[in-house]
Amino acid sequence: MLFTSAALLAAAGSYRHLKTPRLDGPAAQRDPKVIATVSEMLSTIEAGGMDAVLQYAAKLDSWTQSNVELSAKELASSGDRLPADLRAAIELGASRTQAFAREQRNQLKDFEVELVPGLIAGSRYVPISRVGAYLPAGRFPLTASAFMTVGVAKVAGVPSVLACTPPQPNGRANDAVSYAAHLSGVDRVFILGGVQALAAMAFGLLGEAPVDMLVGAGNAYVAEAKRQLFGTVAIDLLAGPSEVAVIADHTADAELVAADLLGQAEHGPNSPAALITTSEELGHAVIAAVDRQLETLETASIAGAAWRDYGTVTVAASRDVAIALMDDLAPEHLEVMTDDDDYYHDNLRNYGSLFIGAWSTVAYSDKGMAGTNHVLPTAGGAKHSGGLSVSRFLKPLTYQRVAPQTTSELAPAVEIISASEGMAAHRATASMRTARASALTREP
Ligand code: HSO
Ligand code: ZN
Repeated sequence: MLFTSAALLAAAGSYRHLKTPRLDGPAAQRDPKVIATVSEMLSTIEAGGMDAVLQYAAKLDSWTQSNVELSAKELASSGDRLPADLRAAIELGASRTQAFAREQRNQLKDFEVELVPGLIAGSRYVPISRVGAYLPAGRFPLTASAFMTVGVAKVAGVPSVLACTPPQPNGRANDAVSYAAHLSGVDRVFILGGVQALAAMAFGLLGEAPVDMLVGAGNAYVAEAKRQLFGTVAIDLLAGPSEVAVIADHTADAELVAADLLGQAEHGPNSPAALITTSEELGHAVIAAVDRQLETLETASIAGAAWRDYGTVTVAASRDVAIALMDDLAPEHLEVMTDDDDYYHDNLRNYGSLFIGAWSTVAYSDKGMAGTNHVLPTAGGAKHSGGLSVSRFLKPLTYQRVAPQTTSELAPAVEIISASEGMAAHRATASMRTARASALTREP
């Protein structure tokens, strides 16, 4: 039997739950009905092309026009249709996200190294050519998603970035989403939702070559379409329900902790929210504060359901126990509100993004104001991956150059290994060069 580190700690009595989730385990990740529907839609679209895309758009989104592209004029003027304060906030988020991505880009260096005299090996970053971004606008239009996908791809230098966003009930694209995409440097925007949007980009049905990579979040159908298209195209990651976790001690403000837990629970009824605290008193205070805040929260029906079904409060016996439990959870977003935040920052290993101290909160990153990317691994994915970043859009291409006189340094070992493997043709590529190099040195 395998013990996770958390199970071992439980056996040692180093933590206990003050609130357990009503539902066992994480939300069901993959519904067989969704898998089958997506698979059928993708094959229908692959065979039927744009006609099939339009049929799905009519059926699922009541879209009746044959043109799905948002005109360049409409795209450029999308900001004019927004209130001035919202427009300014979007401008701030777009530029802040780009500034952070630009710095990430600057930190990635091309290099060449002469490993031995006459052997140059190098690495250089080359952007992917074509990216397709999905910009969701369902229950909540996530305005900043365009900054994180389109904007970061553009900073990476991707020449062609397409975006698809579903039509609103009024039959138009969401203006805030369009403006965010415009400021992020999008090349073309199409009013298409869900599976048909991803398929149209991946199969090259929008008057553009197929994209090389699909990015962006969406509902379960969007995630499943990305999973099934993976291989045909690259993807950023498969995002499940948004998650938040907090580590807090006796110095934390229970009202702020409660607000931040609800702040992400609002995403959907299956969004997990977890508090791990070294103070039992704080734990009880947060539980009470969550209940109190839910009484007046406009989105209480969603956030309250998420808290009831997927909310956890755990008391840990020490900071190290809290860290071990949190690393086991590997949450998408992690906030630390303690009297020694640096200790946690130094020792925590698994999280999508870390919010250090009471003055940092997840929504700052969610809305683009912190500069960091909000496309992050969920469901424990932070154990093996980081979130979307400029480097995801850049391929580290390597190359090598060998001088004739360096042949004697490389070829013999290659000949020996190839011979031992029985790979005669490989061996010949080296031995022919050995022969030519000796001829060269023999010549006057
Ligand atoms: N928390 C989401 C991103 C987001 N939330 C945008 C609100 N707006 C995934 O990290
Ligand atoms: Zn969020």
